[in-house]
Amino acid sequence: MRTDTGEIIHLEDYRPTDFVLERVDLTFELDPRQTKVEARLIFHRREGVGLDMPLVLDGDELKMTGLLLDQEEIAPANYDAADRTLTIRHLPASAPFEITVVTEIDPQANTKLMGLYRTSDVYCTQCEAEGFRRITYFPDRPDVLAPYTVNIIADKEAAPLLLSNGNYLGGANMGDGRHFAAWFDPHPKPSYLFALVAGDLGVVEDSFTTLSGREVALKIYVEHGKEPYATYAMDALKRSMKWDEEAFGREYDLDIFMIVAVSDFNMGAMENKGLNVFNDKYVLADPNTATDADYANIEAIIAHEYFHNWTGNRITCRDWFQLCLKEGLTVYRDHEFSADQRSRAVKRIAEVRHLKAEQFPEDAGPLAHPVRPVKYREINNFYTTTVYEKGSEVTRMIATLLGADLFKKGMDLYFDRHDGQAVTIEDFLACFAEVSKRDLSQFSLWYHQAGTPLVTVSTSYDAGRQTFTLSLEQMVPPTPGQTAKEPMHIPLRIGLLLEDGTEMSLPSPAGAEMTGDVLHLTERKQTVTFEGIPSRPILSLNRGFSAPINLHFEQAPADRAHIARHESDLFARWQALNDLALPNLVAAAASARSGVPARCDAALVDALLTAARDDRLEPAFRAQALALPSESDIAREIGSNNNPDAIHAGRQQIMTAVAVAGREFFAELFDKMAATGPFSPDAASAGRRALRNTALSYLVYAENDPARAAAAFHSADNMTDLSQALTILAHRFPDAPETLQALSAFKARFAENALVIDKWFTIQATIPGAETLGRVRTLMADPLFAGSNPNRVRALIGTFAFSNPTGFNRADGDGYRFLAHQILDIDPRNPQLAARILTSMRSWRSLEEIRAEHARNALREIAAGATLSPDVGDIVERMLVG
Ligand code: B3K
Ligand code: ZN
Repeated sequence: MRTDTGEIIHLEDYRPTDFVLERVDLTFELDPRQTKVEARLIFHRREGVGLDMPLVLDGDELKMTGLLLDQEEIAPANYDAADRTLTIRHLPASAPFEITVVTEIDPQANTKLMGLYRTSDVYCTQCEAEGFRRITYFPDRPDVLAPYTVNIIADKEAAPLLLSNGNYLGGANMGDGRHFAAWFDPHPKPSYLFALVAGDLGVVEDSFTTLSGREVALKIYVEHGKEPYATYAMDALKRSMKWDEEAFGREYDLDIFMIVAVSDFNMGAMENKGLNVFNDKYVLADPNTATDADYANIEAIIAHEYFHNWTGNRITCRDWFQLCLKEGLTVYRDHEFSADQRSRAVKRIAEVRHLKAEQFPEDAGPLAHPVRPVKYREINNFYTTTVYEKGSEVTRMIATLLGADLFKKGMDLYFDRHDGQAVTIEDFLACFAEVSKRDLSQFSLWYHQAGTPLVTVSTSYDAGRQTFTLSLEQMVPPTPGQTAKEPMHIPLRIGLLLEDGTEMSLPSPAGAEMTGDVLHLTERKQTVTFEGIPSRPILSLNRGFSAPINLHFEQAPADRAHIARHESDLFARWQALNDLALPNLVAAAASARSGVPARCDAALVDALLTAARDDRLEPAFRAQALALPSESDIAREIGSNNNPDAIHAGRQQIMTAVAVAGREFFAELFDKMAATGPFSPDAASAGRRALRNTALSYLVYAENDPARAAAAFHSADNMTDLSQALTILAHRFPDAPETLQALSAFKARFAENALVIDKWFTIQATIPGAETLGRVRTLMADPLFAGSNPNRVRALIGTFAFSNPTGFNRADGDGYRFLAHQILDIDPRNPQLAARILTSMRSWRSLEEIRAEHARNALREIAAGATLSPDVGDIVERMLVG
């Protein structure tokens, strides 16, 4: 199983290693340019493996300076060191033996940020998925688990701090200006969870006592001076540890848990055993520099990485095809955590918005793949919203199908049975099948069939017979490599509402299994009849988004308005408002395309304002209710032949119609939601800010004048309000003097704070309209733009491509050509970053022909690049096929 040469790896080819790794002992002599790594690996030949079978280890860009068997040099005839592998022959039959590999690496030159690299003078590692092989030759795959001892030697002044996984064994000065530290991790782990950090950092310390009384030291390491910014992360960590004990019965298992925040990181964070490494964006926060969204992300990601300790680390993946086993499950766990810490309904709405904005387009385009793929060329390209977010939804559906008690029993069985193992999705599902005695084989299609199922529904009510009938039909669209699909097991939560606003208790129907309020759709076509229904009910379908599907249900606007007003499930209320808004927005886009003014249904305006006025509802929900579907939601609803300019213009008109109709109310709301006390990042206070800023945004639409947003900018006392006001100014009045003044004031105030300057870039990169490409080019020449820092590249180039539909998709194709050049420029330095940003083009086929043609040409230009990484090569190839 080797993945880095660009060859395709297939699930069906999986087989265990020939040699069992018993123990790992690593010694690092750190040096920015010449780090020496000595790896002592104890192996034995697996029973039944022939004597002629060599030991094959993985490597990547390594310089080997020594190779020994039981401390004796291995003769060159007995090994081959190739680019990607080290093959050693004539090894003992069954007795354990020790292989020592000595390598020399150059952390300073490592711009891929995989393996051991340097960030702001700190040594740091990232090994998932296949970075460990860039440190030493090793069986670098997740089913090879061993305890690790790590010795780190470094210059004491440059690196007073020497960290690795597990518990600290001890350390001492070496008398030559260097010192060493030794760490031992008793929990067998795969190499992708290895971590080393060394440097000079500040620390925030705390402690946590586990349920069984274990005292755990908690440490968050940050750049000196940034300690005060880490207190929220520490608080989130302690809450996560407690929650995992209460909700899942999982305790922490080492004496110390460490988090290190670094500024150059390819992703959000990494769950290395006992030593999480984080993008500092997801650790550092204070009211002046972090928005409410930043606080929520920090809380969620701290929790996510911590939860991996059980779902991912103690029980890990047999192979990378099983990635969703740890990622989907852990996302589900962090979603539940945030739902418990904040508002469950608002959290669910945010999750579904994200799923629809990111995963649905992936599932509908050329990059679609199953939650558990069966082949890959570059595994890093499979850390996708399908594996993560759809993977979480599939876990949620298991909980929905089984109910809370059986789900918990299944999880407990999984933890008991598989602790310390590397397992598969089948192992996971078997636990739930066993405790529930349910056959989950049809359900398991959610892991294997790509594409978002479409469920078409119609209803009829027979007053004479007092029956209510649902006709349901499901279809899973074809996706790359999968043309014919089987019907899925789709759990649909439903409610029957009555005209007076109450809800019926559900009788058990004919034609489908029902458990509680969950209707089980299992056939391609299914007719379900409820008897004894005294009057026409209003059907609320897919409550809580119980299944990640597209729903085609022609429901009368009055019924949708009724749901928006009376549903007990707040998610369903929000969904109904969306369903009311979408046809208006689609029609408005069509009008804009043909140059006629759009119409906005009075019923929509009324429903939106009714929800927003309802003081019984929490402000965060009311803010969500007022937020119309995004431009990409509208594009997805239209499906093909999209014109982003028309979608944008149409949406602006609907926004204006709502704004004008609600102008006085929005002005009142803006005042009413003003802060009453000092800043607090809690969910309720964040909800008030969200509602206030939504009101501000509508007001500015109604007034068509920058004055109010400029005033909000100047009076803001926290980053949420400040950045919202700046966004409104820049996006609505990009050239107004108020905007230019605000942008330069913001830049001057925060020039020293990289994370805030990222926001300054992002706000400008997302200004709607074709001219923004010019701005982005200018911004790239700004001294503050740093092409080597992934956060900065994502903030400017990434957000332009992902989140600026009118700017990026400009009709002349310049946006795509710009991106193609950027991808070709970034790829040699940092292939993962380049490949990720390139996925912004995943929906190119749904554009109108002229733009699609430009997009295709840009993709071809990338494909013709002389030396593409497997990462970019794989994405561009899949994007062009078909
Ligand atoms: N497991 C890491 C992601 C690693 C990505 C490798 N390309 C973070 C997470 O999901 O928690
Ligand atoms: Zn994860």
